[in-house]
Parts: sequence; C-alpha cells; structure tokens
Amino acid sequence: MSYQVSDTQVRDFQRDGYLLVPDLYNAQEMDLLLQVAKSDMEKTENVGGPVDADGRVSKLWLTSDTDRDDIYNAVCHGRRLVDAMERLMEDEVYLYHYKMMVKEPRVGGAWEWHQDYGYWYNNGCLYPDMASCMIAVDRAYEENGCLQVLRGSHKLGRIEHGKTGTQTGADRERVELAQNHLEHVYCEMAPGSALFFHANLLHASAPNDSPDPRWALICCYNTRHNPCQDRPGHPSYRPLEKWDDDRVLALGRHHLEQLAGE
Ligand SMILES: O=C(O)CCC(=O)C(=O)O
Repeated sequence: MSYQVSDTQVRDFQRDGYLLVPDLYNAQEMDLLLQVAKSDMEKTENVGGPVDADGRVSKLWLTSDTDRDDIYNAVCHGRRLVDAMERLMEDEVYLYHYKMMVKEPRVGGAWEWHQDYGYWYNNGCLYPDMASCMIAVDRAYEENGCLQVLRGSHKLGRIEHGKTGTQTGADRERVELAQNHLEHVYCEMAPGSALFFHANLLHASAPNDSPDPRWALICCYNTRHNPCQDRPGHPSYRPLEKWDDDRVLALGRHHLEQLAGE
C-alpha cells in the first residue's frame, strides 16, 4: 500500500498543526502489531511511565532500537509514513525514537497538556521542526483517553514546561489562555488511522475510564536541517533507510511464527 499526501492536507497540517489520516494501516497490520506488542510487553521490564496529577501511571514503552528488523521498525521506516512526514515537514526526516503508549482499561493515566518540543528543546534541538505520528492500534475515543489537541497551537511558540506529578507539562496559565482562544479537538481514531502532529502542538489525554484498552504507537521524527545533541534514545541526524510497506505484514508474521516455535 502506498499513500500520497495532497496539497490540501499539507495546508491543513500547516494551519492546524496536525493531520488525521484514516486507514493508513489495515486491520491485518494492526492486529499483528497488537499481538506482537502484547507478547513483547509480557517479556520486557522496560514498561513504566510518569505518574499523572491523580497518581495514575501513564504507561509507555520507549525504545531506541531503530534498526532492528521488526514490525515496529517496519512501521517507522515504512515509505507510507516517512514519505508523508517528509512532505508535511518539507525536509528529509530521520527517526528520533518510537514508543508504544499503553493505556489500560480503568487504570491508564492522563497526559498533561504539553508540547513535545517542551521536552526536546532540552536535548539541544535548535528548531521545533520535529513531528510525531500516532497510530491507533486500538480504537481511541473520548472515554478511553484519545489524544486531545488545541488546533493551531503549534504557532504559539515554545511554552515553559514544569513538573505536574512526575510528568512534565506546559505552564498552566498559558494553556488556559490558549484554551480560551483555540478550538479543543478530541482526536477520535479507528484502529489503523494515523495522526501526524507538530512538536509545538499542545496536546493531552485523559485517563482511561472505559473498559477498553487504548494502545497506540507513536513514531517521532526530526528534520535533517535541525541540529540536536546526540543522546541515547534521542539521536542526532542519521539517514533513515526507507523500507517497503509490505514489510509490516512480513515482519509481523515472522515474529509470530517465531513465538509459536518457542
Ligand atoms: O498517549 C497519549 O495519550 C499521549 C502521549 C503524548 O502526549 C506524548 O507521547 O507526547
């Protein structure tokens, strides 16, 4: 499957700071991704996350394995995603990191309002010319804590960030000011849809109060022209190899076959 971003979508992204693309991945691909991720999560000790203001953990599983032949990398390196990202960011991009966001039914915590560049600024990234793509593995809707954004907030510039619980969030007064003027959008997503969003877009998500899980893969990219310090898990420029999109299914199936043989 290939995907081409239209001129209108580029304009929408530049105006709103985000773009929702339905069905970028098909049901089979998301089903494989979920099966692999669930089995991996059982084995990894690396699942944790910051605590929100009410003491609930917002689990995430961050990885800097950006070269391994696996289904996560097949998504992050896949032309359908990378070509779209390059068109939206108007430059070559490279993979900064990726993470699986695991919001379990009834217990998954909130994410405070923040800009990703509020964090990445501290990695010496010179410009906010970075973006992420959130891929809905499960259906995401208001009650299970879908992503919320303030439309157009990527144009506000970088806002000061400080601690809320153990999370880092944007200055509350500034967020309130923005909320008085900008549209608050709940980005409800069907599995396989993708939300591209700019690193200065204010976003948040509520706790998961529903009986349904809300897993999502977030792939983060920097542009080639944007110098960043080289840190573990947050690298400076290194060319991104683009992979054919059919590797998502191929590597996902391979992984499950291996698991079945274990
Ligand atoms: O998964 C979520 O709901 C929010 C994640 C997020 O805001 C982030 O990773 O920057």
